Amino acid sequence: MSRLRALFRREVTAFLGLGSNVGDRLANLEAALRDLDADEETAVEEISGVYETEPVGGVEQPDFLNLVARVATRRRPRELLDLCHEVEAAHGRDRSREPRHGPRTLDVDILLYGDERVDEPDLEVPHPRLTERAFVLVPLAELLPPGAALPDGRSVASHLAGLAPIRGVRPHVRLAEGPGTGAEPLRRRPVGPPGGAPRLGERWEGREE
Ligand code: GSY
Repeated sequence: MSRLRALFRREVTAFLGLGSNVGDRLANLEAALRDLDADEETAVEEISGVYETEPVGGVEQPDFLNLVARVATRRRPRELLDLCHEVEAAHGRDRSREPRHGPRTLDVDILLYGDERVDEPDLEVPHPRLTERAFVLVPLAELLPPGAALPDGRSVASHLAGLAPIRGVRPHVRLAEGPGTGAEPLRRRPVGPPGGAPRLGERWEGREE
């Protein structure tokens, strides 16, 4: 995207779900966060803890490590999906050769994109299985203000209560360094309104550095 065009794009808060259950799972997640953050139009602002989670659906396979990242992006949903796929491919994921719901070095899904809805054959936002998956809801709950409603009007807590008892989602580690941890200087100044982190669905005009 040209710099001029980027200037006129709004920044939108999106939430991405990351997962890995092949190879060095933690290294895969850390590298993916660095790659997402290296994108000119996207900044990883905050990440949840990393959870070890039992695989949902599909074949017999190793446990996953999962986390959720809050990003600010000037990419439109389709462009953000392209970035997610590029990052997956850079870490050995070959969607054309893997079984559906099978093991994978890296999965990067768009969970939420502001308050927008997208309904296309290969891109549904909010993620269609968002509210059914404890491995997504548990880390997502860390990043949302208490009581924040998802686009369906219900809180994460109420969805989690509906999934109780929650098994197979265990805290694993909290990353101390890297994008979204607050342990390194922000690559860009926060672009939200004064007084705090952007809330789900909130939009604001982007500012150049
Ligand atoms: O949808 C993401 C890939 N995936 C996962 C995952 O990330 N974590 C767990 N626990 N189970 C999963 N099944 C699939 S498919």
